[in-house]
Amino acid sequence: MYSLDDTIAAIATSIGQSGVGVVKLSGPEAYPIARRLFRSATGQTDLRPRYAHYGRIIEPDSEAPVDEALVVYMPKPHSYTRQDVVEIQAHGGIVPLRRILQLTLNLGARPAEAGEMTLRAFLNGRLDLTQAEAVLDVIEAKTEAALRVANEQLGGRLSAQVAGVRRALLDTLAFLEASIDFVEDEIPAQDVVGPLAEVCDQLEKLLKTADQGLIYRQGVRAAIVGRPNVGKSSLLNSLLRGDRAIVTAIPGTTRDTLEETANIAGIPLVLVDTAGIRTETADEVERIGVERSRLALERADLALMVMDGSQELEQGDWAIGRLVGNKAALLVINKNDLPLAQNQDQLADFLPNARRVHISALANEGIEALEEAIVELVSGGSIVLADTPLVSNPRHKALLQRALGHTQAAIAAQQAELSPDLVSIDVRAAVDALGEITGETVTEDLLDTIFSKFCIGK
Ligand SMILES: Nc1nc2c(ncn2[C@@H]2O[C@H](COP(=O)(O)OP(=O)(O)OP(=O)(O)O)[C@@H](O)[C@H]2O)c(=O)[nH]1
Ligand SMILES: [Mg+2]
Repeated sequence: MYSLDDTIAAIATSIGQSGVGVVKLSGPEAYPIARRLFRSATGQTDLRPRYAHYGRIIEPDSEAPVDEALVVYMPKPHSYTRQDVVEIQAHGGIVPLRRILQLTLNLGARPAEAGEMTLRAFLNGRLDLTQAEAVLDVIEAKTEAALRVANEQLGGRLSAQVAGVRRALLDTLAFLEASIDFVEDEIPAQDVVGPLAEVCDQLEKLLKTADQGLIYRQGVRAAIVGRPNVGKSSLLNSLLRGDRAIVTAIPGTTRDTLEETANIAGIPLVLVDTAGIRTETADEVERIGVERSRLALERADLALMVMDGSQELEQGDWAIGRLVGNKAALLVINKNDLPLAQNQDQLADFLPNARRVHISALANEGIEALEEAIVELVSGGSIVLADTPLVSNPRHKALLQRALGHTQAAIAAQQAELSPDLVSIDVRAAVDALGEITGETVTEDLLDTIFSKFCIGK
């Protein structure tokens, strides 16, 4: 089991050079440790709760100064972990922060594991599991839309919905379990199917928001593929509105895959620029690059297949078109500023399911239309979101699906007039699945998996 009674310490800010860095302590010894390390500028020895105290961190034995600092003491339960917490704000250098951390360890603190502060907040009931997961989503949010989704979850909107559905299931379960112990007509007949159908409805509504939510949270991978020199790297630069990739008139400029995240209407779009694919290449480096492009295409959610509109369709285009296959794709016909050379009849058969967008990466024309086409492709046409999606995590989605499956099975069992104890097995399983979302029913393994993704100090 997890220990909660020792004191943990960690550098809570990222390691590097910055104006300020924070060492954080949580646990029963946080306050006494801080008092031994800190000398207030005013000479006062006690730390007043929730006040910022200015002074110095010193080596406790020699009183030698380590750094200037602001120290804040937050006694339990009004802290992030619901334990006594002390935050030491010192200068953001690697050496002073490591030294301060070492001093706290010398005085009896233990180095915190990744995510252990948030784990304590969860175990002490300050956050439920979806909220704890949202903390990480806030930290990792790549766009404002992703941040909005994470904040809703942190605020407990998903928890509240899931808890509501779970309560409805528990009511039905209580009724079913009561009827097991009684003969049929002793207990008033109650509709079980109605409330369960209502539960299915609500679960389906939540699941509907999941695809959109997942896209915001995880982003979408798009591989930019095409023959050499068609303008793949120029397109990447246009979508990023910067000069990230090297562009030259020499075919074979891009030799390795290059990844950057663009923000397209709030969707984090991970763009993978690839080496131009040609069917026969003598150059070893280029050959490896081409192999990487094939892999990038395999791993991508969608393909941006670029071709040079000023040139006739070639063998190579068809070969790449076959590689794209049935993957979601857009056909980006570049170099719109030059006269169009493509035979439109030929193009009709080329990736027939992919929408065509004409652009000029050089003149920056058609980029917005392309972005709209991308958004439409990834969100299935429903770009406009009235509401922030509630479900954005694959773990939650899978558990909601499981709960839905069991609830449907319970309805079927009830309709088949099976005995209440058989119906209740599925209702119980649905309750447990929902409990796993919010953390009521949870294994230590699951907690380890979730919290190990956090950084140290969070
Ligand atoms: N006229 C015109 N030239 C373009 C356009 N987009 C790119 N180019 C030029 O085409 C050449 C190749 O562009 P890149 O972006 O390097 O092409 P690429 O597909 O990444 O090429 P490789 O990395 O070699 O496979 C450069 O000289 C670009 O300036 C465009 O819209 N119009
Ligand atoms: Mg390139």
